[in-house]
Amino acid sequence: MSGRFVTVDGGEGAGKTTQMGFMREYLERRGCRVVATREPGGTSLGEEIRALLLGHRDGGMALTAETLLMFAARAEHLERVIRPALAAGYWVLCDRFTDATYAYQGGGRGLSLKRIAVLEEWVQGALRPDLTLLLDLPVATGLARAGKRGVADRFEREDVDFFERVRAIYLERAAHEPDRYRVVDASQSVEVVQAEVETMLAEWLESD
Ligand code: Z5A
Repeated sequence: MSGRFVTVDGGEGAGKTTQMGFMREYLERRGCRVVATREPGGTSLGEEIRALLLGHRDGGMALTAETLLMFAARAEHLERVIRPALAAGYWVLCDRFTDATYAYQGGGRGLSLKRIAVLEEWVQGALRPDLTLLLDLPVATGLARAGKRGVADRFEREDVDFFERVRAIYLERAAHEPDRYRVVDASQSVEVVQAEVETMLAEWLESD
C-alpha cells in the first residue's frame, strides 16, 4: 500500500495525542507503515523552534515572526521527514499541520488568510494532506480538559474569544473542503471518539 499524508487537528484539549496513538495502531494493524510526527516540531531544528514559539518571552512575539517560525519549522519538517517518508511509501500521521496556521494565526490572531496561502504555496508547493481529521468540541470543554495539565504555554493563555475564532476557522475550512476533512465530535468519551475515528478511517481506506 502506498503512503498517505494524514493530519489531525483541532482546538485545545481536543484529544489529538490520544487519538493519534489509536490511529497509528489501527493503521499498522491494516498493514500500513506509519511515521507519527507533530507540528510545530518533528525535527531537531523544528523542536527548537517549537520551544521558541510556545515559551514565554518579554514583549511577546510579532505575529509575522510567529507565522514565519511556524513555516520555517514546517519547511524543515517537509524536507527531512514528511516528503522522504511519503516517497518511501510510509503513511505520515501528523499532529497539526497548516490548517492550524489558518486557525490560530489567521482566525485567532487575525492574520490575512491570503497571506498564509502565499506561504503555504511557497513552502509546500502542491503538497496537501490526503485526509484531515478535525476533532471538534466546544471551547469551554476543551479548555477544561487542557487546564488539568498544569503550566499553560503561550497559546494556552489566550482568552475564550481567541479559541472561538480558532474553532470557527477550522469548521469553515472543513465545510469548504469536505473531501479532505472528516469532522468528529470530540466532546464524547475517549471510547466513543475512538470508535468514530475507526469507522471513519475504515470507510476512507475502503474508498481510497
Ligand atoms: N500552533 C499554531 O498556532 N500554528 C500552527 O501552525 C501550529 C500550531 C502547527 C502547540 O500545539 C500549539 O501550537 C497549539 C497551536 C499552535 N496551541 N495551543 N494551545 P500542540 O498540538 O502541541 O498543543 P495542544 O493543542 O495544546 O495539544 P495537546 O496538548 O497535545 O492536546 P491534545 O493532543 O489535543 O489532547 P490530549 O493530550 O490527547 O488530551 C488532553 C487531555 O484531555 C488529556 O488529559 C486527555 O486524557 C484528555 N482527553 C482526551 N480525549 C478525551 C475525551 N474524549 N474525553 C475526556 N478527556 C479526554
